Amino acid sequence: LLLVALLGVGIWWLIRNRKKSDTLSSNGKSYSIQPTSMTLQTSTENSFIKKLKSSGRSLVVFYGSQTGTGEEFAGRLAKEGIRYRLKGMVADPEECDMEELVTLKTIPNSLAVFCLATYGEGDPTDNAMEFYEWLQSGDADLTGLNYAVFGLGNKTYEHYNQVAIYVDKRLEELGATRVYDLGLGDDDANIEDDFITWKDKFWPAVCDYFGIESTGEDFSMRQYRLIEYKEELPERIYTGEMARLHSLTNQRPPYDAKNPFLAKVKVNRELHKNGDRSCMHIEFDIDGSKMRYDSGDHIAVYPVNNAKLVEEIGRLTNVDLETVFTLLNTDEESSKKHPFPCPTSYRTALTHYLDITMNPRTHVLKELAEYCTDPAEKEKLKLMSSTSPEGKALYHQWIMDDNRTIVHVLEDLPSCKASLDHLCELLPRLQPRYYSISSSPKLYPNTVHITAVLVDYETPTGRRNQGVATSWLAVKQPNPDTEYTVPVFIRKSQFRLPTKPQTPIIMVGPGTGFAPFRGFLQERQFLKDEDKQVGESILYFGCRKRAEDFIYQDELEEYEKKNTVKLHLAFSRDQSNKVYVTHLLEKNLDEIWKVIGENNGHFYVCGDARTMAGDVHKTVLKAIMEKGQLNEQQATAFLKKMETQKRYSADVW
Ligand code: FMN
Repeated sequence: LLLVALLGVGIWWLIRNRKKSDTLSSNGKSYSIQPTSMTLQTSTENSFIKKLKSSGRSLVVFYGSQTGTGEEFAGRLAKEGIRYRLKGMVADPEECDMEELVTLKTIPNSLAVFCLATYGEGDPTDNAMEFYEWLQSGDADLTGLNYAVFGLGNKTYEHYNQVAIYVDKRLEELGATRVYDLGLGDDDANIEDDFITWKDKFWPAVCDYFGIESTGEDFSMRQYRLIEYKEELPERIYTGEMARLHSLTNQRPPYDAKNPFLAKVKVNRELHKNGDRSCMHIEFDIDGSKMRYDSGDHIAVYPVNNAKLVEEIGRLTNVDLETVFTLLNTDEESSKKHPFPCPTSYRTALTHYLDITMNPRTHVLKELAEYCTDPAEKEKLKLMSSTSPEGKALYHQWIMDDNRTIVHVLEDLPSCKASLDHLCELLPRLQPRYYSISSSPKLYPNTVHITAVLVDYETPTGRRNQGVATSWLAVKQPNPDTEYTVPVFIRKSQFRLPTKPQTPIIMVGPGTGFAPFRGFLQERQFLKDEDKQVGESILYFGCRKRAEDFIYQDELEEYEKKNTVKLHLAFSRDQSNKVYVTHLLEKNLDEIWKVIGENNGHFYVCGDARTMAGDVHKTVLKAIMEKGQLNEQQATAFLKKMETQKRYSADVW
């Protein structure tokens, strides 16, 4: 009894403290800091039907999103519903009781829309995983459920938009009614264009289906209300940390996307020997974090925007960046009270929470048009945000091809004096950047290594664009006076060495595609040093010039000397004709077949998804056909089987 009583007191104490920490007092008022898109839903309230009913809504837009695009599209659809008298709400399937889809029909004119991204090998995003499995394994009767699906994917991946395709088909199988055709967005081309083109036909179909009409109003609707703190400042002001954290320096495990670990930068050195490009070898100290990793995993880095760009936005919008403010959701029912941790200063929001370097999407341009005093500039923005062929062409040329960011748009349209709080509402959240880990925990249990090329180039308008994360990391050179830290977390991957060390492997990793293979080779060398029997490891590496960008040359030559690796090297610019790793593979079909066909080995490819990974796939298929004496259909089935057995793995971007 005593133990039960003590346990009860303990639980009560924990709950009480959690509630306290989630409620922050500011200016005498109490603001409940609810989870942002990045924090865990702590509430047990997960009935979306209840929320819809209590707020008089009939449209619910679910999103399956990892890096925010699907979530952003869902938000835009939910917001636009009001134009058709369908009050909408965005919902994270992970935070909802999805079985309630069965009863959505009890709400008149109800509609469920799904914006779902595909990842990995045709897998759903983390937040849609449970829903996806429920659809796959269950047999709920969804008769009477009205739905539509928009998928987010990338054509360079083999399983293009597989999740959305499946969900769209499965909902129909379970009896639901498709109100409008499945839309597929391709991130390799122009996903924004795909989305607005789909949405433009989706809404009339919805109107037709429910017999409703558009209100005809093309209005801008603010989702958040601004509170600026002029005299008395709130007690708690966020300075770049995540909403769930009290302080980035007072951290506690477990570390994940919502609670990143502040890792010290232990080493940051240049890997290129010559030339004007830079490739960094960085080692993060994870000692004491209790974070574990395997070779082939990814590490996520939360970067910080360039201070000069932040300053420029302050200048262009004529705002004192030190002003402290809160953006409060006008929709009190929404679980998302703020777009990012608030209260905070404009400088912090622009530095830590918002993406200010991507190409602005069309809905941002549409809202910006309202701020232009020059009619020509206003017209230009309106045209670019329209779905007319000229509008799309102009968006493609002026935004995408010219690679303009929000800063460039404001600079080039000087009459557009946008309000900064509105911009803060419109710009997407700054996302973590993922890197393939280039070390093995067998050798380095307390450090995680990454290999990253500094992104730095001139745009067609003569501006210099720099990668957010790599340019920020580049200056973090450890020295006795300064200790640099970076918020990180580990993301598990499926890219794994064979369980049996004797299994032979082929690795294709040109440029920084070599990163995970550095970890693989470290691991295999470690096992050899322990007198374990280790299978053959064949590496295809390529770069421009041996004397310039042959990264980790010393290490590789050492492994070669010790017979740990067999190297096939392609230096594309060291001779008059270009030679790439794919050319070398073409010449070694016998060896490929010997490893994967005769000795049950594994094949890995890492790096550029657009051309290299596809070409490698084709060459492996050719080896199976020619050397394995199989016809095309049999060879394709052979390769498919290798993929399902995780004997053919790709880590591409
Ligand atoms: N798209 C596909 O169609 N099929 C895939 O298998 C696939 N795998 C991906 C794996 C990685 C590591 C990344 C970064 C993207 C992948 N994509 C794939 C593309 C994403 O689905 C696409 O970029 C989408 O817009 C992301 O949406 P989100 O920002 O809402 O997460």
